Amino acid sequence: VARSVNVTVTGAAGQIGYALLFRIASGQLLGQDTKVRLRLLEIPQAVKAAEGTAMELEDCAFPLLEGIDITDDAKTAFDGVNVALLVGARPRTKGMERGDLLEANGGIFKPQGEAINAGAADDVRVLVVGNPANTNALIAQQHAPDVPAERFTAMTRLDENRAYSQLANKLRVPVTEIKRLVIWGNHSATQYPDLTHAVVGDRNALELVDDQEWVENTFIPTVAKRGAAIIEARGASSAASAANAAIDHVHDWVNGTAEGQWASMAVPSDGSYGVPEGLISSFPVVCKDGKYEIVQGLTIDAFSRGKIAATVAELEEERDAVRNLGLI
Ligand code: NAX
Repeated sequence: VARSVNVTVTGAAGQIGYALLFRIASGQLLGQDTKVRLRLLEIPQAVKAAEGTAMELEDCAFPLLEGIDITDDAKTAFDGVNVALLVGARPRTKGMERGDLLEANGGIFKPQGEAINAGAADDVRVLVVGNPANTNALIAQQHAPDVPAERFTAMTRLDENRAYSQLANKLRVPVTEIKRLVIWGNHSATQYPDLTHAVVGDRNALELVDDQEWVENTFIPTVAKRGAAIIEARGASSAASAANAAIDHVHDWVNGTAEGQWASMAVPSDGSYGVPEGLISSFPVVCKDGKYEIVQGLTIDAFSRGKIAATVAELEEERDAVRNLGLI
């Protein structure tokens, strides 16, 4: 008998929502043995557009899709939720200070955390995509004290996937040859895409690249600034690739990472690698039986230590800022 899972998507009428919902409904998020009930959360002005997307979902006659509910009420959207994809967020507009941005997003992620706390299923898993993703996840998590903290995660998988492709292009190998490439820290320009543990076949990636200048001045900035490059080229921010990464993140979390493979997920720190406990920071993880574990015992070289410290310092600043605003 097929299981049935409640999946809530916020910002469902947005561009990532449009690229994400059809893949969830077709079974790519949870697998072909899992039926899906979709809950779409939007702001009142965008409910009609979400209804349009729901009409198209109906028109696909997906065998696994059991139903679609659309609401502008967080309590209704998260009641009984098993998988929550928090995509909707307040973007930074011209002239907006960082404090204003954090405050506006606090106004979204605080009530959503409370609604998850009040109504979510015991096995709820939360992925925050909406930016600033790590800190939005922290806000939601802090307002859901009855949910185990480790169920709140933020997305760095798009950064990881971007890094895989950049390295594959450089070495002219298929991406499938590469394993254990890691993103550390914040989903922002300070993120650290780390090649030191990556392998290509059975060889160390850094040794194969053999070009520290390329790593520091091409690879890392290309990955970190790829979002801006997409906006420059497309005239709109990454959407299908972001949706694809959200699918990868949740699929690995629920179904496990492949043997010998790691995934990058921003998760509440347990103090590993000197990252202050509780900060939602990206780490290499291994997923098994529906749980993730931070990969332990890696040797962190001096260059990596500096990069990780810088991105973690930014996360601490964001945490302190939302604390000072009374958001956590
Ligand atoms: P869009 O502006 O197309 O869509 C956002 C949607 O969210 C809108 O339909 C809006 O009505 C809705 N929304 C706003 N407040 C809401 C609320 N309180 N409850 C429910 N819905 C609400 O943005 P889109 O391109 O889809 O991007 C969504 C978010 O993903 C943005 O914050 C963006 O910065 C972030 N991204 C994160 C990435 C990551 O790797 N973590 C990469 C892609 C993307 O930039």
